[in-house]
Amino acid sequence: MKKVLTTCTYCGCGCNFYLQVRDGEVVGVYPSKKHPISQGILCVKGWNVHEFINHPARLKTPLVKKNGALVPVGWDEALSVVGEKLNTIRRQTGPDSLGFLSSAKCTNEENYLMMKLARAACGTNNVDHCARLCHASTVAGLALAFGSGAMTNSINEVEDCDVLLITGSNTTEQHPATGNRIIRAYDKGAKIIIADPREIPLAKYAALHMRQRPGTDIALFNGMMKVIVDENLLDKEYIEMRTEGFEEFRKVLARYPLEQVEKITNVPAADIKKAARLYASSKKASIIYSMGITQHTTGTDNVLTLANLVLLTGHVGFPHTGINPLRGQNNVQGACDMGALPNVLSGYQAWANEELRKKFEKAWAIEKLPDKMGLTVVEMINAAAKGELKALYIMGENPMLSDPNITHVEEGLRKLEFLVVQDIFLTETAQLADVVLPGTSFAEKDGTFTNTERRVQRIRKSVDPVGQSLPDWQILQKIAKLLGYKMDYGSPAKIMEEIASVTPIYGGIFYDRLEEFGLQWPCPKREHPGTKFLHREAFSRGKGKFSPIDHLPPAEETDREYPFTLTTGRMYFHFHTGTMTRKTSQLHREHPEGFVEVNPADAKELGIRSGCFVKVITRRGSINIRAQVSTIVPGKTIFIPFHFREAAANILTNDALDPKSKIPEFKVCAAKVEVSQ
Ligand SMILES: Nc1nc2c(c(=O)[nH]1)N[C@H]1C(S)=C(S)[C@@H](COP(=O)(O)OP(=O)(O)OC[C@H]3O[C@@H](n4cnc5c(=O)[nH]c(N)nc54)[C@H](O)[C@@H]3O)O[C@H]1N2
Ligand SMILES: Nc1nc2c(c(=O)[nH]1)N[C@H]1C(S)=C(S)[C@@H](COP(=O)(O)OP(=O)(O)OC[C@H]3O[C@@H](n4cnc5c(=O)[nH]c(N)nc54)[C@H](O)[C@@H]3O)O[C@H]1N2
Ligand code: SF4
Ligand SMILES: [Mo]
Repeated sequence: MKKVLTTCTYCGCGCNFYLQVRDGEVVGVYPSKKHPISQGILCVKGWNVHEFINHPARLKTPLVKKNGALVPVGWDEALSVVGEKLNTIRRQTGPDSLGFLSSAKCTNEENYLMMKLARAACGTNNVDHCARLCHASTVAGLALAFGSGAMTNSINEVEDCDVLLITGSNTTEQHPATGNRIIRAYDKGAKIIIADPREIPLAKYAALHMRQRPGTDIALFNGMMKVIVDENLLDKEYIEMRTEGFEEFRKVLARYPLEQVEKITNVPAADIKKAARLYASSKKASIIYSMGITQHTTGTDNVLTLANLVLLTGHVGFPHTGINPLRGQNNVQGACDMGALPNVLSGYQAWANEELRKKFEKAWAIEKLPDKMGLTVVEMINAAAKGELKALYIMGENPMLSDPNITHVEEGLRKLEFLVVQDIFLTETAQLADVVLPGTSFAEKDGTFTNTERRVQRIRKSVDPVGQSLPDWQILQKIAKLLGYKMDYGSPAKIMEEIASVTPIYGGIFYDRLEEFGLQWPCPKREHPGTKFLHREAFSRGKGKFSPIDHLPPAEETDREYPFTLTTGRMYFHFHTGTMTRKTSQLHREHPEGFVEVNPADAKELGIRSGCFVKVITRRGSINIRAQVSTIVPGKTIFIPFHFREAAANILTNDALDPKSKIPEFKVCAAKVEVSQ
């Protein structure tokens, strides 16, 4: 049996494993023992990753819509339709009437080509991807506070922390390898503080679990900071030497006496005090956060509030202490690094900067890069619904299940003149497409993924593509050519050479250096060993910046008609829209269908028993879904995972956006629950 070392295609932890190949088919998986993250361990999704690769439903040929039905065609026919349509639309209504969604499932090289396709070949900055739904607020917030929007530390540093403040991250289920390090830290005596409305599995290990009302994090952490300032637990020297804006920020805290904070958040004042003292008095204290913080209309402000907390206590710029947004998808860090975002080119180089634009114009041999701000994910959908966006090219995303308010998403997608979807399965989104192009999965191509700790790692081809499917980078080259722009790289390694040449943080990243465990950026030069933790002597922006931030309620609050707060998210066994995990028998067997968690007191009041169907209704729509009566959720809060198309959470969610980062408010909306007839 052949074995091929590669990187997991599910979450951002970036475990490495061997795919076992027999007779040209991937038949099994086993973890790399030497790899710093996997260390011989995988989560259940990693162990079963081989199954979807061989699934009979994999796309094997291009499909073109004829008389309302998608029919298999050859590449030549599919490409000629795409070329003709995209060119006609661009000619008639201009490049900004086209939009491109890139993919955090795809490689760095593919994301780089996608943003180059949008900008150089088509001439628009309308390129974005699922980071918008995920950590857009992190990227915006941490860039403001520190100058760089990534995890400040490495996953393995967690193990030797003394205090971990974990908020809005269900780490053992969603980032299992990192969750494993948290439990090891606990075993070594670390104190764990959880701030999460739900009783997540890690709560069992917590010295303190604060169960705030969803959408009240700013008040909660301002309360903690007021205690830290009042009790003189702040790090004065650090504030003086390494930060700015303290005095103005400090004034805000006067508005957060603990009685007031308790009222807003529902967290007892005594717990807030305890959390503040624990966190502030330890040197090796680290914050871990994820979607519970970012997916709010106040997402950027939530992130800035956590940044204030680390600056106030001097808890960043050293090993084992920092602020760590766990990036979700296998390569969402990389898709951002590559500039698959409307406001930046690769390496977070703003196209608004004329000098940088010139650099890229020269490197890409084009006359002029677009200089108009591009649209974000939800904005593209809105523009489509209004008839302003005419064509959308989606690679490796499934917005028909993953975007908020999918009734509206469907309206937008149906209104497009032309929709291309490039995926490995015929997703809910692909079913609406005019042309479907078959990409290959991670097992059938070479490339790199960048994990949540900025580690650029190889994926390696272990089997041949299924049917006529092609690696996404090869498809993108063909599309660029159709738009009159030549892209001709012989291999992903060649693409990486170009990335390194135009992207300072990736300047020293070459395939021959990635053989063993990859490299952590910033890695500016070939000789550079990579960077384990950020902001050692100075912040990327110079001084760390405090921001005065006040609590604001969510866009939609509960009322008499919609008395429940609906929060949405994920679970251990499934990944996102389920395109891969629901086709994996071991995972499907564990959780074949969707559910809504309802607190026992609410269930009693409504006459709901565990296992019965209920109707969950919001101002956007309603779904029928099985109730799971459970103390995991607090009273008057319900939780629905968004993996299941039959009970799609996103029929219900609110598409209100954070004005600063345009992330939608997946984590809070108002709902009512009725027993289904
Ligand atoms: N198994 C599995 N793993 C995954 C994924 C998957 O689909 N399945 N997806 C990957 C991706 S892309 C991502 S982004 C990550 C996401 O990983 P997480 O962010 O850990 O996952 P979520 O379930 O979205 O939300 C995390 C927690 O936020 C809490 N929360 C809800 N509202 C609030 C609030 O107002 N404030 C606070 N502080 N917390 C709140 C929820 O109770 C939940 O426990 O997971 C990655 N890993
Ligand atoms: N209600 C609610 N909604 C949410 C969230 C939430 O917490 N609550 N979280 C949001 C977050 S954080 C995220 S990241 C998004 C995720 O949203 P999406 O990215 O839209 O979800 P996925 O299901 O991961 O879609 C990835 C697609 O890529 C395909 N694919 C896999 N590998 C490849 C490949 O190599 N090439 C190509 N071409 N395709 C491939 C898969 O089949 C799948 O269709 O969902 C968001 N939606
Ligand atoms: S922890 Fe994440 S990277 Fe590791 S095997 Fe599980 S899904 Fe894959
Ligand atoms: Mo995500």
